[in-house]
Amino acid sequence: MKKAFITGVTGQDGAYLSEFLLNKGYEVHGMKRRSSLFNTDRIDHLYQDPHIKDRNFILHYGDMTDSTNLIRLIQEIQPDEIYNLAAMSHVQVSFETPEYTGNADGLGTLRILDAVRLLKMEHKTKIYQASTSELYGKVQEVPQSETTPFYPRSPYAVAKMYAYWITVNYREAYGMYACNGILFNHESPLRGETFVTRKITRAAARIALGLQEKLYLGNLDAKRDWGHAKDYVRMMWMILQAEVPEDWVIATGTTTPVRDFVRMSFAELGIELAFEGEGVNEKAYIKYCSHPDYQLELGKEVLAVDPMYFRPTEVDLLIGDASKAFNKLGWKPEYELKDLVKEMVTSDLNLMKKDKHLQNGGYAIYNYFE
Ligand code: NDP
Ligand code: GDR
Repeated sequence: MKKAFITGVTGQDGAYLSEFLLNKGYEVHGMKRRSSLFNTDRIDHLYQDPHIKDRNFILHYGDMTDSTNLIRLIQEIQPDEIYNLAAMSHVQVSFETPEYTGNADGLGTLRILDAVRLLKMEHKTKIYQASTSELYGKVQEVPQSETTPFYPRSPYAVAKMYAYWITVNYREAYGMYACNGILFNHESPLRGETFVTRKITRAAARIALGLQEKLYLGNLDAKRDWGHAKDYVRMMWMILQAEVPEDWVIATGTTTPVRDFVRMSFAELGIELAFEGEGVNEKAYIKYCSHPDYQLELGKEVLAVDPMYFRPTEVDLLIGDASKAFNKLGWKPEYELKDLVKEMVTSDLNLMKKDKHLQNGGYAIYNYFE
């Protein structure tokens, strides 16, 4: 039985990857952080009681900023494959926590690579590094491929650039099987609530049910190449099964403005929006609602721009060219954007119906959005 070690197991990708590897017959070890509240919501369905013998899903406490902890875990687990997914992954938050982001996302990757080297496991253990399309940053060329130059535009992207190159360097210097997956944005119902897609699908459901008045967003003109996380975790595994360790772009090859993602999400609920104005003055109103259950007043303003969501430096346009992965590994995404939007809106609507139910029963519902 192969053993995999996943850092960031409690995140969106960690959850889907765990499920994928368990289905492939792996023994999966995941690293979670100590938190004052339970932080395992996304993987609770996979949880196995520690008192059960022969578990194949095992969680360990750890942190990307703690070298001795990482060395001990890798020594104890003896993984065949490490998927380094742990990171402070929010671009805007990285402007507020730049040093921590550099430590966890940049140096954290070095700690994993060096632990494998120190333990003399460089010919046993393969390493996948979660690199990102944010590396491309300021537009140099489109579509972006493995040969497009990097121009990172946030502390997050700069930290990930260090992680990218230290992965390449350890591969070249020590013959390690270490690869970068340069993944473009990928989303799902498990996406963190403060990333733009989930913020939108959640708000659309809440507005339809009368739980929220308005959605505030930042730059509606930003364009992203959005795929489904399920397609992308499959590719993480495929990358580590290739004969030769290399770096790979993973993307759908289509790009969509944030504004259109908003339009599509509300349309999924039978709500048509009308947009008016530009820049900070842009707003959207309810133009039409075909759903009999939603009591929405036509003309009601449901979206406004708030500059607090603008970033000091923005990444305007991402569109990936994944032809290397298509041609050499035979990877193709199974989901289209419309399927992704539908799945996310349906999931959030079901979640929010629970809140509505509680509200109707007299319980307080708290709004928290950032
Ligand atoms: P999430 O933010 O959903 O998950 C991040 C994970 O990292 C969580 O498990 C989090 O733990 C953990 N983590 C954060 N900091 C530390 C730390 N110091 N020590 C240990 N664990 C830590 O991210 P995604 O699942 O979306 O992304 C996975 C990886 O892929 C990330 O590295 C991200 O930067 C990268 N990436 C993501 C893309 C995307 O579109 N989703 C695209 C390209 C790259 P906790 O739950 O406790 O917060
Ligand atoms: P991104 O994702 O920065 O691309 O990083 P995010 O969803 O945060 O932003 C996408 C675009 O939407 C614009 N935007 C807003 N973003 C957020 N979060 N909230 C808003 O209110 C809002 N309004 C507009 C942003 O300015 C941006 O242009 C994600 C993360 O998963 C990274 O870890 C990963 O590396 C990259 O994708 C690929």
